[in-house]
Amino acid sequence: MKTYSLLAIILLCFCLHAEDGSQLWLRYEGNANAQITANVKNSKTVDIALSELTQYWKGAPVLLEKKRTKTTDEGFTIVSDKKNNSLKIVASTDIALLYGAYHLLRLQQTGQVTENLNISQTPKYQYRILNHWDNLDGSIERGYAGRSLWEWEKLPNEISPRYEQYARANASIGINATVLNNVNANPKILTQEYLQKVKVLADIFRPYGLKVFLSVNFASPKTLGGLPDADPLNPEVAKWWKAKAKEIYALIPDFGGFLVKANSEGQSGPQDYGRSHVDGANMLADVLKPFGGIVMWRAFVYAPSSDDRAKQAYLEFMPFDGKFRDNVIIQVKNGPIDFQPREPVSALFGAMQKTPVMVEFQITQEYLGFSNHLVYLSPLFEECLQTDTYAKGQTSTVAKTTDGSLFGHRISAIAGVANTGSDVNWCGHDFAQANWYAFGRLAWNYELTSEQIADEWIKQTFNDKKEFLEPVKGLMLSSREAVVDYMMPLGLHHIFAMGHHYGPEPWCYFPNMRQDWLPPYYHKADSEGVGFDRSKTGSNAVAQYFPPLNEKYGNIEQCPEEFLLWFHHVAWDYKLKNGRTLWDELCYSYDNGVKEVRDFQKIWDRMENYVDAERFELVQTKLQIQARDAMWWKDACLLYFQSFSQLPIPYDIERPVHKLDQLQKIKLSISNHENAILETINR
Ligand code: GCV
Repeated sequence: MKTYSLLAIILLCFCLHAEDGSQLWLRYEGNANAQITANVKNSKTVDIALSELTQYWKGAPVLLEKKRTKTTDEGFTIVSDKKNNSLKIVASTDIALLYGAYHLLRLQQTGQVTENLNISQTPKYQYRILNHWDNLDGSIERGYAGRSLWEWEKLPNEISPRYEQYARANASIGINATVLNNVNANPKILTQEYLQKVKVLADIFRPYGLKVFLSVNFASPKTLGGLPDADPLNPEVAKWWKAKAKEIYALIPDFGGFLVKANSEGQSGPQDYGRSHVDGANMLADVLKPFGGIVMWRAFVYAPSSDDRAKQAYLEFMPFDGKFRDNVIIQVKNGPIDFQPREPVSALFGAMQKTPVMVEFQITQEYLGFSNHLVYLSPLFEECLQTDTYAKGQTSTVAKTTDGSLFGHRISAIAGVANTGSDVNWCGHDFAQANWYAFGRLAWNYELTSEQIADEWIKQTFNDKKEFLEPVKGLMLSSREAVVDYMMPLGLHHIFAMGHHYGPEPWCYFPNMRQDWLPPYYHKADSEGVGFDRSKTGSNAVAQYFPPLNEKYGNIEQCPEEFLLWFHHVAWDYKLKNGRTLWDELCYSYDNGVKEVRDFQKIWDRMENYVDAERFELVQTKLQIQARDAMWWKDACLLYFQSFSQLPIPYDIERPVHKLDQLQKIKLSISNHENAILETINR
């Protein structure tokens, strides 16, 4: 028996080939030579479906049948025709046939093909969008996987093969839209020169069903058009935008529309002219309406003067509910602050009922260890989407308040800030690919569980050997809790280093700086305790939630402990449900986070025989960085908060390996993730 398993392992190692992660989850084996036909006049999209299946489908003959169906334009059915020993993919559009083809291949890759297939699928959201924070100079804001995929300098003449690979990867998971440029938008994107480049990308993406959107700078009529202002109520401004829209649609007839970050973090907007978000969004909506375009208007707004940043989006947008045009959708970050490893959901979900609202997730790991830390984000996405807002009875999950079903909206959308870049493995960390994948799969169907998604991703990206699948799945599924434990347990938040947000800096304080950009504004540690009081006795942010959430969050006894310090300023000796004091629980949580990452290392090292050497080593190295970072977080936070609590770190916990003053001297000058890696290694 022993000899047999040894042989099997040797054989497996032999079969594994050298590789670089560039194939993502699309690792079909070629030369299948299946018999694939279509009842439809070939289009580029149908040709792709035919070609993918002909090369890679190893089962019964497949007919792609286009006909009117009850499903939506993008929905498809896969049915076995037992009599003829064949299969049919039925859909009413070409793109839906392609989605069906990718689904069939996914079933094959994950061992789910049965004799009697009868599957009907239809996506939950109409627009399933990646937001690229890519700048025109090739850098990416909060990007940790190299440079931008878009080689603006070389476009429109030189075409990178990655453009089509990108479109294919997105189509394979049902992502159907992409915003190419940073929300901190350079007006230049709207010049004829750049629009010609955008057109080339749109043409490549189109057969894969990927619609192109652009982020626009609200001041463009002034900075680009030479007008004296960009006031949305100035007819000359509206005229400028109309002409611009005409120019765009002449090049890209199926252009999706605009994404706008206005009057936020220094970006211009309608408020510069005494106008409102409604004035700004509706002006652009009117411009896009004749072409079928939409405006995604972001609610990420906060002013330095506020008593509680977490309340601001709600305060600013709720009065406008119902006042936006029907082709405007409000894009809201999943939590009220900013993509922290854990946040309660934004109170705007469920509250804005007359205007469509969409969730914005961050797939790139700005606050989660960049592309150095292995964090599977599907549980974070799932937690948000499945949170009940109680807006309309018991089943008003964030998913249902945003998919158009609960409030009967015509448009629905979901966005994820992309983690892709020029790195050969696309995302910097091989496991970060799972976050792109999970976003797409949940956008298609938020009823999938994180476990199911991890299962299918591992089988497609690595292998389906039980000895590999089960431990790695376990690792992925616990990775999000681990990062919460070693970065911000019990609802602590925004205690990240200033600016780059890599590593801890809970002490960071400058009296003359915007206080809401500094950690003490959020943790409020003092000799009594720690945490932000958002209950009735504090900022009363809890009042923005529907009952019973407002009561639950507002009452220290009932508040879920994962949000305790988010909603309450809690005494160091406050007793938690497990009988520990707050201080002790903080210590054990940080310690647990470190232990979890050390366990991830142990699990991964055991996987060496099941994975190619390249990916094994890259992940191993990154886990080493993550383990060191986790200890850094633990020591920095515990030693710093201890200076307030004046309590001992429980003696059964591993002792700090750093001194606080040493840690306080660390200043990472991170312009990109390579620096972060180097500097953390050299620390
Ligand atoms: C694109 C946070 C990030 C910024 C980002 C901003 C936003 O503040 O740190 O880099 O800017 O969110 O979402 O607009």
